[in-house]
Amino acid sequence: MDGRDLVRSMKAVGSAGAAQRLRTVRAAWRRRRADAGGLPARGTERARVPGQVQEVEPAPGGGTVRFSRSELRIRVTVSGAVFWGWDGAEPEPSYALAGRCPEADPRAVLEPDKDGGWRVVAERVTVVISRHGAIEVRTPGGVTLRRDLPPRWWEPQHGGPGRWMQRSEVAADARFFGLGGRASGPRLREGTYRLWNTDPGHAFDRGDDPLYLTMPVQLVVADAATHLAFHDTSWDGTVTLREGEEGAGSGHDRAGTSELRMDGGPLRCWVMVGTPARVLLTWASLTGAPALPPAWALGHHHARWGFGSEQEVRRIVAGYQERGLPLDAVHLDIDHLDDHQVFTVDQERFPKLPVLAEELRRDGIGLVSIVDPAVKAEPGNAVYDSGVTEDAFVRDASGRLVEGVVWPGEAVYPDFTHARVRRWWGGLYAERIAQGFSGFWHDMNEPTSFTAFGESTLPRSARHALEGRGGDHREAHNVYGLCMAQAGHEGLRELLPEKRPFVFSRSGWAGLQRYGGTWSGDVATGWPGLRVSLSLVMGLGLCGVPYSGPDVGGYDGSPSPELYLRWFQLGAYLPLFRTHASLRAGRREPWEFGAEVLEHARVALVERRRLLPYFMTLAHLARRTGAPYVRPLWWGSPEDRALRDCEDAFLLGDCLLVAPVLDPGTDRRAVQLPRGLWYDTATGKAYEGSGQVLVDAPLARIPVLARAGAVIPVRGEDGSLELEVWAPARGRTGGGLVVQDAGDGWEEPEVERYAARWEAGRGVVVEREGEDGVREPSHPVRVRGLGGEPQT
Ligand code: NBV
Repeated sequence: MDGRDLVRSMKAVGSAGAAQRLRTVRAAWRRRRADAGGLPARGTERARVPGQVQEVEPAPGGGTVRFSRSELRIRVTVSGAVFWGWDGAEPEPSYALAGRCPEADPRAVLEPDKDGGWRVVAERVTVVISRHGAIEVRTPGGVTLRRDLPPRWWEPQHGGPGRWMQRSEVAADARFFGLGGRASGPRLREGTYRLWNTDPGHAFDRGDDPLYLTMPVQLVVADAATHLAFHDTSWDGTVTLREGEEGAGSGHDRAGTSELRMDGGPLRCWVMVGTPARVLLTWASLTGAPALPPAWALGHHHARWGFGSEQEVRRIVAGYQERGLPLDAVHLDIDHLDDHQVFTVDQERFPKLPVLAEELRRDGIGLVSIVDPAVKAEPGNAVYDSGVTEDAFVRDASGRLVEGVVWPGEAVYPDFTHARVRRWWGGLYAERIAQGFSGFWHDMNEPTSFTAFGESTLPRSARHALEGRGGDHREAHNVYGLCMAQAGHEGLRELLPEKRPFVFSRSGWAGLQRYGGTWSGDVATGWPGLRVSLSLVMGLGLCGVPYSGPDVGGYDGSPSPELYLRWFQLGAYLPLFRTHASLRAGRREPWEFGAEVLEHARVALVERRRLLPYFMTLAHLARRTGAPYVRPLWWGSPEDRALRDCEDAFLLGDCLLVAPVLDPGTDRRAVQLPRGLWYDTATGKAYEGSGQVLVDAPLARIPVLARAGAVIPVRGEDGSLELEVWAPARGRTGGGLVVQDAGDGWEEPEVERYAARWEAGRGVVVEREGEDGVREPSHPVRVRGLGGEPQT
């Protein structure tokens, strides 16, 4: 946010205190512009490379390879992931890991390779280390997936953290994905991507980089295999990618390249290899299983900055109810706070919040609160006073509290990199629970300050505990949102042990999924913003954060009825389905765009509700396997080149293919199908993949195709669970999983496994499979897709 934006926002608040607030914030802003702190200049630097191999020392899973100017630790773990670290870097401590580093795989040993190099041969991967320190990751069949050239360091002659650079080569046919939430993905083409969580300060669009949630996680998909490479370093950095090119006919292949430059921190890397599903499973076992949202969080959420009052919230909820539109959650933004202060309520405009929350709860609607990390720096403010007593806030090197400026004016920032501070902060959610909130929306936690310390965050010299190791904001910045999410999640587990916490956070880092999800931030209203919404959800899912979604309709401005509807239709198939907009934007209620849009939005809402059991099943599977709900089309066939390049459709679990409309004036669109038979769920028409087909996409709906043989748990008319089965192709079988859980507790529901097949004289037969054989399904079955002739 720049000065003009801030002024406009503050004016738009329109409350009596706004003018005063504006003056205070402006004054504070001027004072804060002069950041005294600062870090010493780097001065002259000395460059270094590892040099030649000198000796090796085997250890379980690999060992240490000593070079003349560095040493490399390498370890294959029982989870199948490979770790290596230069200059003695170990896997721990790490903010990304869910627990301790997995055990070394004792079967993997360091053995001599040709030309003076060494190698570690493991079940799923072979790693070859050249005598100069290049590292090659190969498939068990010997195909090279990634070649890291010897790294380079630049070290300040007078001490301090060294910068480093790691150049890697991947196959000519490889495609890059990941790096957190990127507006220009999901396929990351040639370009430089920054690793520094950033509030762009305006509604962002395609090409804006970086955004709120970055991470050094690369998913690389190539013919030979998929691999994930994670450089476990939270410092500021950039990744420059260039896809390779295959020599057509007589030409040579040009490898794809990735060049990672980091301003400091350990040079250490995890790599996992296999199919996309296997890689995400290994990643989740390393960085943690995705938190399971409560059932209501998988429904439709309505948010807005500027509801203004309890009456307004009631009016919106009544608007949904009177029109028979499903609604599962309402979000209150900063305007419900007292003077914008975190953990308070404006008693004038929200005098009986617990009563409102109770009414909503009775109607099955969850109430979600925004939580910003910055605390108004004012003695007498309860959170500030208790934080000062706890010594909870970030200080500079001279011991002074570091102040920024956010909504409440001059503010201080909890140091979430300290376990004691996380516990203190987690306890503060008791106030929110007493107000009746059941979900939490973490905002502004890059962290953002409107003051210009050069950029809109804390000064790099600000000190952080970093779990007792001590360090500064250069290292803590990117994990600030992650640690805040941890604080919220763990606090809620203590305060409400019987309930699954619901936290979603704008910023984060590798491992965020352990504590909750995220959303796409302030996406610009426009057709490109719609495309960007999908890019973020897919990219984040491939980095292990499966629960996210956009501000439906875009954050700023006023979408045309058509754009709003297409966004709504896409949102209905994404894990977080939320309408939200800025204070200054036009309305986002489905009835604000005319009768036609309302009717089509109703269809999307009703369909989302019908699919809730499927979404819940996907949430459970994500927790057990790390597989995102929203998957790129190549998920099951990464070798299919056409699918690898397809970014405008996605798989929702194993059963559905969703092809959103991303351009205006569309009533048909091309869909690239993976192999097999697919049914258009609206018309029942069957299409044979792989290949491209044209399907109808009238304004009333976006194309959704079901895989032949799919068994999909849906909510029947009476609210009970039913199985929607799409006929398998003749002579083929199908199946699906069902996890029934309509709650918000910790009970571990069973995974029901179903098989579908053709039987002479009986048609399509569906059976539940168990350890003791097959039996009748536990739910009513409805078979669809009978009689749909395949089209190609
Ligand atoms: O809390 C106000 C907004 C919120 O509506 C939005 O979703 C966040 O991404 N918040 C940003 C702060 C606004 C700063 C201009």
